[in-house]
Amino acid sequence: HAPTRLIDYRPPDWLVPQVKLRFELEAQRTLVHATLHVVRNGAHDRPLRLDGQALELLHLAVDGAAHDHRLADEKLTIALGADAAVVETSVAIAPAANTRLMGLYASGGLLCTQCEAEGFRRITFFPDRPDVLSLYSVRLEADAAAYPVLLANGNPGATGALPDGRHFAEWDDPIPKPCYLFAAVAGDLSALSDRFTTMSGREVALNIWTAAADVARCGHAMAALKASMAWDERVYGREYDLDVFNIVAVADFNFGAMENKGLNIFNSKYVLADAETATDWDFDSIAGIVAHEYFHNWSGNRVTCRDWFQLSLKEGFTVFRDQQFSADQGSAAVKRIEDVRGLRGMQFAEDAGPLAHPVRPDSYVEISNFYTATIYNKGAEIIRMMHRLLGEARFRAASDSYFAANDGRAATVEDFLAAMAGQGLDADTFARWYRTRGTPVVAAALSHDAEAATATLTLRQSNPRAPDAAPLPIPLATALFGRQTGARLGEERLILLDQAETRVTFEAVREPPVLSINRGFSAPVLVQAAQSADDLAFLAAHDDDGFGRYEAMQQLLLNALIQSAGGGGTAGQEAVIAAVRATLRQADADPAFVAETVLLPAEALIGDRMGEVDPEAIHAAREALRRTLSGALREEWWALFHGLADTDFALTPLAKGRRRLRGVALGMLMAGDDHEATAAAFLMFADAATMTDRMAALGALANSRAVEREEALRLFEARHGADANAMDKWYAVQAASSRPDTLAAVRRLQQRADYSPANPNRLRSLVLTFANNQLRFHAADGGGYDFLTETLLAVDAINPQSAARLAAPLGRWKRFDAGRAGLMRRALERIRATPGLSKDVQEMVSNSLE
Ligand code: B3K
Ligand code: ZN
Repeated sequence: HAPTRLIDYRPPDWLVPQVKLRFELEAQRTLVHATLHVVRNGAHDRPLRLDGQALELLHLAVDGAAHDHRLADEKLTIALGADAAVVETSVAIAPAANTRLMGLYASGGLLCTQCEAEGFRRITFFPDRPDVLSLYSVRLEADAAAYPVLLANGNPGATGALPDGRHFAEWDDPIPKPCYLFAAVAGDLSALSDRFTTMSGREVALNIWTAAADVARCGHAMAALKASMAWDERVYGREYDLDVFNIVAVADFNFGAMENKGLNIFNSKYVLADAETATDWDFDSIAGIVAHEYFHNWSGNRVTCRDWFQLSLKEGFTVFRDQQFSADQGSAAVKRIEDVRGLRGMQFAEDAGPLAHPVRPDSYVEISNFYTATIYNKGAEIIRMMHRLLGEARFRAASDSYFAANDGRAATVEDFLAAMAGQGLDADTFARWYRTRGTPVVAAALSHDAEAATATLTLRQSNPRAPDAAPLPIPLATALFGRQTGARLGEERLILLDQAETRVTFEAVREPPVLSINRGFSAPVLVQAAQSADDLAFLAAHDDDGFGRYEAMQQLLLNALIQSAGGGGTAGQEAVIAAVRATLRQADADPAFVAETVLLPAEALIGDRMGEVDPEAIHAAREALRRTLSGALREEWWALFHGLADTDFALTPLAKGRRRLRGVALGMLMAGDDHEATAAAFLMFADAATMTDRMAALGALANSRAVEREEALRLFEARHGADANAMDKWYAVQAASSRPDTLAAVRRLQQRADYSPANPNRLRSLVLTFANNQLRFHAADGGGYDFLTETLLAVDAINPQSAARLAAPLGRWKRFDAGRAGLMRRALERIRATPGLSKDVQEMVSNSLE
C-alpha cells in the first residue's frame, strides 16, 4: 500500500458547494441517491474523481443525462467538459453486513453512521477529503415502525408519512462542512430533552437519544453538555450555531464519540451513567468527552483541517480545551496529575517505540492508525505550552483571531501558529514541536555558591529519537526552595530553554537550594535532575506546587522500585515510608490528591524507565514495596479505610476523592494478603453504595487468591449481567489480574455467549486489557503473544480498526530480553505473513518490525 505524503498535498480539482442526499433506509440494503453540484477548482482539465468503497453503483447521470464514467480501484472517474455540473448517483449499500463500523452500519436495532476519517466513501461516491466543504440537505426515508426517529445534521425540516408504512424526515445543515462530519441515525429512540439559551439569545433544543429504558441514565451527560456550552461562551467566546444539538448513544462504536455537526454520535459507555452502573471515573470521562465533542463545533467543525496531516490542529486544541474545562469543574491539580499520568503511560511510551511519529506526521498508509496519543495528547501539550507562554489574555486574543480568520475554512497548523504569532509567540521555533518526534530529555544540574549567594542552573536538551533535530522551545516553570527554612526562594520563573544548553542564575540564594522544575508539568519532557532521596522527600513535603509534590513523591517511589527491580535491594526505603506517611496526613484536606500521590507507579511505567523490561522482577519489586508500605503504615491504611467510608452518593470532588483514597487504602491493605483485609474487601463489595466502591473492592479481590473472589465475581454478574457497560468492567478486572491463571481465564471468558469480538468495547475490555497486563501478557513462554496473535487475526477479518489497535503491545519487543523479543517478533512476522491482511494491520505490523 502506497503511503500518502504531506508534501504531495494539492488542492482539490473539483469542489462540491452543494449536496443533496436521499436515503431509502433498510438494514439489509439501503439505497443512497446523491446529487452533487460540482465546480471546477482552478484552470485544469483533469476529470472529476470520486471516492467510493463497497458501493454498488446503480445509476449515474450528469446534468440529467447518462454519461461516460470509469469505475476502478475504488474511484469513480467522470470527464466533464464544463466548469460546473450536476452529478447524480444512486448506490446500494449493506448496513447489516458492515462489521467495520465505518460508513452506515447497524448496531442493535439502530442504523447509524461513522465517517471520520474516510467512512463517507462507504455511503456514496464523493471527494472524501476534509478540504471539500459542502452545504448538505438530507432526506431520510424508512419504515416508520422500526425507525420512528430519523436524525441527520443541521436543523430539522419537513417530516411526513409515505406509502407502505414508511415515513421521511428532512434535515438541512446551513453551515458548510467536510463529508467526515456527515451523520445520520435511524431507530426506535427516546430522548432526554432540555434547552439552552446562547449568549446572543438563540434557543437551542438539546436531546440525548437512547433506548427508552436508558433515558434515565442520560442526566449527567446532559448536565455536562449545558456546562460545556456555557463554558465555551465564557472562556473562548464561542457560541452554538444551530437550532438543535443531538447526541445519540450507540453500543457498537469504534472509539469514544464523534463530533458530527449538530448530531454527535457516542459510544454508549460515554453517555449512560447512574450510581448503580458508573464509577466516578466514568462520570468524569463522560463529562470530559461530552465537552470535547461539543468544543469541536468550533475547533474542528467551523474551522476544520485542510488534510489529515493537520489532525492535531483540531484534536490537540480540543483536548487542551476539554482538559481546561474539566480542571475548572473540579480540582485543577488532580486533573493535571491524571492527564500527565495518561501522557506518560501512553504518549511517552509511543514516542519511545517503533510507532513514534511527529504530531504532524509526514506520511501515513492508513489514517485510522494516526488517532494516537501523540496527535491528541502531545498535541494538547503543545497548545498548553503556547497558552503558558502567552498567558491567558493573549492566548484568548490569538484564539479569537484564529477562529475569525479561519471560520468556514479548512486550515493548517501554520494558520494556528500565525494567530499565536500575532500575539508574540515565536511561531517558527514552535513549529519544530510539530515536526519532531520523540520525547525531549532535559538534563538539569543546580550548583550553589554560598559566598556569592547565587545558584546556577544548567539545562541541556537532547532527543534520543531525533538526535539531529533543532532544539525545541521548552518552557520550564522553575523555583528554588531553601533546605533549611523550607520556604520558596523568590518567585517562580518560567525559563524558556530554546538552545541546546542554557545557564540561568538565581540571586539571593542564601541557603542550600532544592530545585523544583517543570512545575505543573509545563513542558512534555523527561527531566533528569539526579535528585537525592532527601531532596525528593523534601519537595514532597514542601513544594508549593501541588503537581511538584506529586512528582517528587512519584520519583521517590519510582527510584526505589527501579533499584529493587534491578537487583539493587531495598536500602533507603525508610525514607519512602516516611514520605508516604507524611503525605497521608493531608488526607482530610485533599483526599484525591493524596490518592494520586501515594499510588505506586504502574508496572509498565517502571518498565519504561528501565534499560530492559523484566516483567517478573518489576512485579515482584512493586508487590514487595506494597507489602512494606502495607505493613509499616497498617494503622494509617485502616484508619483511612474506615474513616472514608460514605454511604451517600455525591459527585463532589471531595466525595470522589474520598472514594478514590479509600480504594487505594484497600489496595494497600490487600497487599498483605491477610484474611482481615480480604473480608473487608468482600464486605465493601457487598455493601457498596456506588459502582466506584464495588469496583475498587472487586479489583482488589480479582488479584487475590481469596475464596471470596469467585463469589464476588458471581454476585457482580448476577446483578449486572444484562448491562453491557457494567459487564465490560467485569471482563476487564479479570483480564488485568496478576494471578498466574489469568491467560487461561481470559481464554475461557472469550468462549462466553456474551463475548463478541465484533463489539469494540467488549474486545477492548478483555483483549486489550490483557495485552496491557505486563506481567501476564509477557509470560516468558509466549502464551500471551500467541493468544493476541490469534485474536488479532480473527478480528482483522471483521474490523480492521479494532485489529490494528491490538498490534501496538507487540511493538514493544525491543524493550525486552532476547527470549521475549524473539517471540514477539515471531508473532509480528506471523501476522505480517497472513494473506488478506487489512492495510490498517499491515502498516502497524511493518512499522513495529522496523
Ligand atoms: N474525531 C473523532 C475521532 C475519529 C476517529 C476516527 N478513526 C472523535 C474525537 O476525537 O473527538
Ligand atoms: Zn476530538
